[in-house]
Amino acid sequence: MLEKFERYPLMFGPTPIEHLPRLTKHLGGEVDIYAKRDDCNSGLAFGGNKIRKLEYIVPDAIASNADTLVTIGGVQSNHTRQVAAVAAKLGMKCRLVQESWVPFEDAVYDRVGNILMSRVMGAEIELVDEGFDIGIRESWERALDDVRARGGKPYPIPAGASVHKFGGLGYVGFAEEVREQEAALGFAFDYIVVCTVTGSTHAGMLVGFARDGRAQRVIGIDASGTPDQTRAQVLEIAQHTAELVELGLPIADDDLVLKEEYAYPAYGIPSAETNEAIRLCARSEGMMTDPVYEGKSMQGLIDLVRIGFFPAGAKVLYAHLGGVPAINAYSYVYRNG
Ligand code: 5PA
Repeated sequence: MLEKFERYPLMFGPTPIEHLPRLTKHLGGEVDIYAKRDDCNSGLAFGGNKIRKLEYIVPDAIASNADTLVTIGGVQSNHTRQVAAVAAKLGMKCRLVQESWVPFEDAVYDRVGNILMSRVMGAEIELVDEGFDIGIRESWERALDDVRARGGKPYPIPAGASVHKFGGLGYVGFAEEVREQEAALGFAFDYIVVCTVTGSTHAGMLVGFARDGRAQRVIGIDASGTPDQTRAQVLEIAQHTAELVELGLPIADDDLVLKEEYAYPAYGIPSAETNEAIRLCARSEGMMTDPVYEGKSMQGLIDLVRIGFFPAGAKVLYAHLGGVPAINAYSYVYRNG
C-alpha cells in the first residue's frame, strides 16, 4: 500500500511480536495476549510510535530544505523527544513548544524523562502555560514565525505528527508488517488494542487493517479525555490517508471503535486502575508501560478481557507505542512500587 511513498529508515526494522503468557494466564487464559513492541523500535532516544510516523515525514522535511523541525506537545511529551532525536540524527535544529497539558505536580516534572532528553539532544525548548488541546495551537504558529524571523527555515510538525499530510502512513505500514508476521506465525490476530490521543496511530491502523476487513477489530483506547475531538480527528486522518494510499474502500464512522471509559480522571493523570494495570503488566511480564498512554490502554485491555468483550479463544495484539520515559516524572506515585 505504501510503495509509492518515500521512507527514511529510522527504525531497527520490523518490531517484534511477543507472546505474554503470564499476563494471559493471570487474566484467565481464555484470551491470548501478545504485544507488538514499537516501544523498542529504534536507537533514537528510546524510540516509540512517532519514530514510525516520522519515517514517512522526514523525506518531505529534507526536500523542503528546512533547517529546523518545529513541533509541540505537553511538558512530558514523547513526541517532542522523538522529534528532537530525529533532528539531531539529521543534523537539523529543533524547536519545541511544551505546554502545560497535564495538571500534575511533581517536584521534578519538568526536569526528568522526556524533556531532560530533549534538552540533552540540543532542542530549544519554550515552556508555555496553556492547557491540553490536540488541535493546531497558536503557540506553535508563533514558534514557526519566530524561526523565520531569525532567518531559519522551519519544517512544521503538528502535535503527535498527526494532522500532517503523511501522518497516517507509518501505521498503515504497521498493519502491513503485522500481516507479514502473521503469515510467518501461522495465525491472524482477532483484535488490535491501541492507545489513541492525537489520532494518526489509530487512523493509520484503520486504513491498514481495513485492507483485510479488520478496521472494526482495531480497538482504540482513548487517553485524551476529549474523545469527541479525538474521534473526529482520527476519522479525518483515516479518510485522508485512505485516499492517499488509494485504499479503494470507504472508511465510515462505525469503523472507528474508541473506548472512552479509561481516560479518567484526566489526560496525563493515572487512575488507581491505571496504576494497577501498570504494576500487573510490569510484575507478570517485565514489560513497562507509562501513566499517560500505554498504562491506560493496558488498563483498557485488562478490563475488556475481564468483562468478556473478547470471545474465548481470541488472539489480541497490544500495540506497545513507547512512552515509558515519562514515568520518571511521576516518581512520587510509584515511590513504593
Ligand atoms: C502517544 C501520543 P496518537 O497521538 O497517534 O493517537 O498516539 C497516542 C500515543 N502512546 C500513544 C504513546 C506512548 C504516545 O506518546 N503522544 C503525544 C505526545 O506528545 O507524546 C502526541 C500526544
